[in-house]
Amino acid sequence: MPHTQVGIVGAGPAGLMLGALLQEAGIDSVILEARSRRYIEHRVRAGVLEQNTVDLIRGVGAGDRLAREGLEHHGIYLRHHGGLHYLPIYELTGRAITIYGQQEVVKDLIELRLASGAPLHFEVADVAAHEIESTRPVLTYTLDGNPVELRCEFVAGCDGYHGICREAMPAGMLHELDYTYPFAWLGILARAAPATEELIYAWHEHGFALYSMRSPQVSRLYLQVRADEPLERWPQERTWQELELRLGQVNRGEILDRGLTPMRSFVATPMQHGSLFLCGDAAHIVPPTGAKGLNLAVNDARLLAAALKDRLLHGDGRRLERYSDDAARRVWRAQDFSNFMTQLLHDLGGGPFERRLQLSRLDYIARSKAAAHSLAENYVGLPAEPDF
Ligand code: FAS
Ligand code: PHB
Repeated sequence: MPHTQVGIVGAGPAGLMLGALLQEAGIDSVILEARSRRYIEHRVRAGVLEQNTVDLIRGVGAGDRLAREGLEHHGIYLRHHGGLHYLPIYELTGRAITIYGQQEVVKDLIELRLASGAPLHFEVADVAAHEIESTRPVLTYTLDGNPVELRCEFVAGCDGYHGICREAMPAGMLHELDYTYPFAWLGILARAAPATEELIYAWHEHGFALYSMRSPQVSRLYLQVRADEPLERWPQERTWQELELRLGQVNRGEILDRGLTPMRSFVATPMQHGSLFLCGDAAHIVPPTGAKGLNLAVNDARLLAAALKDRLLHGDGRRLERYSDDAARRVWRAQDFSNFMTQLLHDLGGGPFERRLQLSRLDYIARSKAAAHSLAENYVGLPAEPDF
């Protein structure tokens, strides 16, 4: 039976970063991905990389294009009633964010993986995890129509919220916390030069809007819409008009992609059981207002890779035993910050008193260095220390 040290299910940011970090440490792994390479390299999702994430991508040797094409930003704008307040993140924290599409990160990590010759299988079907309470778990799957049994020492569930690994945990084992917001984001990707140098997060009577970007030629914009809103209710002209109403000047262009993202928080712990470890969206979901989803996934991979190195190279299992606790600390920090940003800027349906409180918070952030620093250090990402 084929064997590997670490079987990784899922080739998103979590699985690919974990594979790269293990490869760097000389630990062999096999990555199994259900979708085609083309599909995952064109799936439009996140866009903001924390400094920690940029450092990790560079550290594993996948940072050349990121260095050339990534847009380093030193702050964000908060907008309401037509006024813009600039939050100088770099000045406050000495750290920056980088705008670089998630699909570009995925492309770079896939290229690194394939160049290394380490196994990465696309369009794998029927993946299942077995004997996860033993020290010799097995991944079964179908590859090119052939059934495969892969004996592992550890299995990393990096297969996202809809994957199979979280479900492989024993029934009743997981403690799941779920919070759904009463609205969604309508996101569009447009071939249009952004009308702003840096991101604009807007509070508006009609609801939240976000002006982001992917390059000097491509804009990424979001609108708060009703949770059950069909996409058909937002034809292009209505979308552009509402974006202009909430964001001020918006450069229009050809819409390359659009979609609805539900707004929810979810955490499943423990993120480990026996030889199975969960990373990224397989264990947690955050509302994208704090730009944390991708960064959390990569941080889980960083912690799990360090723990597996201790165990497999030095026989020390202590970090592996506390992986879930270490990862969950940053997960909950990101949950709280994402909830703060979401509650600060969206119409939560709580009426005029709630909306007025939000404006007071925005005024406080504009006036108080302490409030600004707190938002800035969370947005840019707390230093990658295990005790954060
Ligand atoms: P991913 O979901 O990225 O990757 C999991 C991989 O596992 C996928 O490639 C999937 O095909 C594969 N897989 C699933 N089941 C499998 C199986 N049974 N066998 C093999 N492979 C399997 N975050 C932000 O910070 N900002 C945003 O604006 C933002 N927008 C988002 C929009 C959408 C529509 C979604 C769904 C998420 C968005 N996110 C955003 C969050 C997103 O970026 C995630 O946090 C990030 O993709 C997490 O990475 P992974 O944990 O690797 O999971
Ligand atoms: C994005 O560019 O996709 C983006 C930026 C900031 C967010 C969420 C998404 O908070």
